[in-house]
Amino acid sequence: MNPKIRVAAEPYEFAFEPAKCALLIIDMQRDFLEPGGFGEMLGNNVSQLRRTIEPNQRLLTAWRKAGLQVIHTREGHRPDLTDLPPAKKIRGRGKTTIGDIGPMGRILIRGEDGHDIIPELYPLPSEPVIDKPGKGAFFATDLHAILQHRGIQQLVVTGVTTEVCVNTTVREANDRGYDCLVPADCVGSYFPEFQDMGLKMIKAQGGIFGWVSDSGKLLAALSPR
Ligand code: C5J
Repeated sequence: MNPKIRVAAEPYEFAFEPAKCALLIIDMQRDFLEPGGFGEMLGNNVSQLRRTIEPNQRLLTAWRKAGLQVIHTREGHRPDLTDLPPAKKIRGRGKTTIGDIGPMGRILIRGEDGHDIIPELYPLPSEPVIDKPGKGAFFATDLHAILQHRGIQQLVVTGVTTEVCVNTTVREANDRGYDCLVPADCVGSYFPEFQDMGLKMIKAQGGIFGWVSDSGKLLAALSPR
């Protein structure tokens, strides 16, 4: 029998079987995180997201070392925009929108520099990368099938942004029967109040969508002294 790893978390301890728990890293893409990218061009303070890079690196290194499963996601669209809902294209009434030329290539288009994952957390060839057209990682992707084929029942969800793609994915996962743990220091929002509320919403009401902890507690549980 595979012993469970127990992590101090809120609203209560999160226990997981390592072989059945994947690390799911959401949208750590250059355009969201790098100075000079699309996120910053829109006036966002990317340092709010960049503080998540180091804790994610530590967690990813430990996860890989333990031989556990890692999956990455990227938000983006086909170059011909056939999977881009017209409503998403025009939302925000911006001068520059998805598919237009941005500072790092066409914005949120697969294959462009800005769409790619930051080098600090670059996927290994063995780690699936889910290209998702929506905010949630389950919508219009094969993520659920991949998790089912691999016997995954629990997820550690990290990445950006807390209140958008991380929250949407956690809610989608919860409705599909997965337990989700979110390490607070490994998820980021451009807006501190959304970071706070985005995490509170997950763990409220006895963990209505999941659990919240931090990378230090998770790392301590992974390799106890
Ligand atoms: C993500 C966004 N990844 N904020 N996207 O959260 O539009």
